[in-house]
Amino acid sequence: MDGFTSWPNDLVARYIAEGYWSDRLLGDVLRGDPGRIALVAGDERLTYADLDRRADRTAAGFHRLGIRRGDRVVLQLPNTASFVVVFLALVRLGAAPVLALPAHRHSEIGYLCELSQARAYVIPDRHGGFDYRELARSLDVEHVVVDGDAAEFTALASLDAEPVPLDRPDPADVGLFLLSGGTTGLPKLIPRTHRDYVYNLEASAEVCGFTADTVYLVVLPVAHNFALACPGILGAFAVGGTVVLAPSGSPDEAFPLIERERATACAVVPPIALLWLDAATWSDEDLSSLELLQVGGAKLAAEPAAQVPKVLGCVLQQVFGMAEGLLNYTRLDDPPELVETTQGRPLCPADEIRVVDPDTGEPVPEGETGELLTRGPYTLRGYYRAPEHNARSFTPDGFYRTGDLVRRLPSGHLVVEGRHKDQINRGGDKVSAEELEGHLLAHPAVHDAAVVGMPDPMMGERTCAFLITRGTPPTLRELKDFLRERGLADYKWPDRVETVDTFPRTPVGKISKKELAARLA
Ligand code: OOB
Repeated sequence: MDGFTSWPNDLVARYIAEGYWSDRLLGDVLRGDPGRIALVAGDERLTYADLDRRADRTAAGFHRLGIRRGDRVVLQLPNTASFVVVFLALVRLGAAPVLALPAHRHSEIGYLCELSQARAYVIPDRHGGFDYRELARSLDVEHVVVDGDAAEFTALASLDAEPVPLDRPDPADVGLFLLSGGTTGLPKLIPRTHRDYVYNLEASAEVCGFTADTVYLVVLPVAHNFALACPGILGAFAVGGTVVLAPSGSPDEAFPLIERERATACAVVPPIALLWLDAATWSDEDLSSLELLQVGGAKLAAEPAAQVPKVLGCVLQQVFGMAEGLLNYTRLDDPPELVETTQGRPLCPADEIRVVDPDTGEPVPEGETGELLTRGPYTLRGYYRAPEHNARSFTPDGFYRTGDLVRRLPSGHLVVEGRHKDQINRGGDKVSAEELEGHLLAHPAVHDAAVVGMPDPMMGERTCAFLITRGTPPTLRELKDFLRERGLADYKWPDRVETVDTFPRTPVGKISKKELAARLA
């Protein structure tokens, strides 16, 4: 596939020889007993046999539409059985799903369709008060497939056809595209091959102790790497467990499902963990089935971390991961001290870690804080079709510059100490400062904009936009309306606006975001 950077031959040989890469494909992850429940979503309960058949029939439907191995399809469905069926259908076909989040709008989707040259776009009719068909009408894609009332488009239900023999993908093929949290003006696509992602989900399932008895509850968007494959729904399927989809992480929705389905494992971001710790003290639901709570996406403080086992009666696992690849997990038998105060250690023995001075690139003394660089069998070697960005994001020998500042303990566990990238981590949702600044600058009353994170007790951080304006400064409300108009996902909108006359500058004349952030702390 053009625009995809593969691993060099010596590493390919090594990852195969050492057993990290196999011939197993993403389409073959349904490994449960045919009669067992694979998926519970709303009123639907699908056995492994049901899900397998629906995936094959839907693959045949996409094939009839003309979708083939190597094509790209933007997939934007919420936590529904349809997401799972379409995902499996596409990877079986060898067509790579581009996983958009339900919150994305015209600004993100238009760009993703263009960049990936998507042949199809799969959406719900309406979800969360938004009509996705309206968004589809503003795009130029060959096929729009709608789950629900399709209007002038193709109904997902109509893509139900007699299974046909399919051209099997190669394990080295790109199996799917994940979205990067982003640090630049436009989002980036992360190609994940069948074999690297199969390793990702299988090794994660092992480290997390997933078995056929696992009942995995999904509360994050299932299109997010964490809920999809760390070990996520795919890891649960690969060991024959059961997946339960919840619409959100709100205790009102998640707790009754834990009780009813006897859920054993769940992945959340820190704000949800904090909500659960609070709600568990007064809720009536029986949460005793829960054995493992994975918390990641943003840093969980040591204090709530220590509360998790006491209040929720389960094991805590901290997860420091990234869609780009590298996953760090605290292990289920790690001493409490490490589980509470670190963000885990790398999943794979072949994950290579360097901690360097972000300015010089030189390794820092062992135990000191520096930027995390990494390379390994499931970490990308380049963003898709982004040569200039890749030149900056990777070292000449192929290490990915994570932009995360970490400290490494003698045990190999990493402690996340901060960030050396222009991004706000809003409770696990990533906001590229440059992307938001670009949109703000398009407002007629905005002369200049600088976006920084501000500390927040629940979210970890929220987003503050400092503006230099001309004429009457726009209110926060007006700016949000403006950004909605521009089709920017709502989690990227600022939470606060501050109008200033000038920006503080660094000695070399760049805007000092450090100083702006200090004003908010
Ligand atoms: C996960 O993936 P992304 O791609 O949304 O975000 C990755 C970034 C990391 O580079 C780091 O800055 C931050 O999110 N992050 C954490 C963290 N987990 C992620 N920062 C501090 N502590 C943590 N535990 O967020 C993601 C992907 C797979 C599994 C889990 C999370």
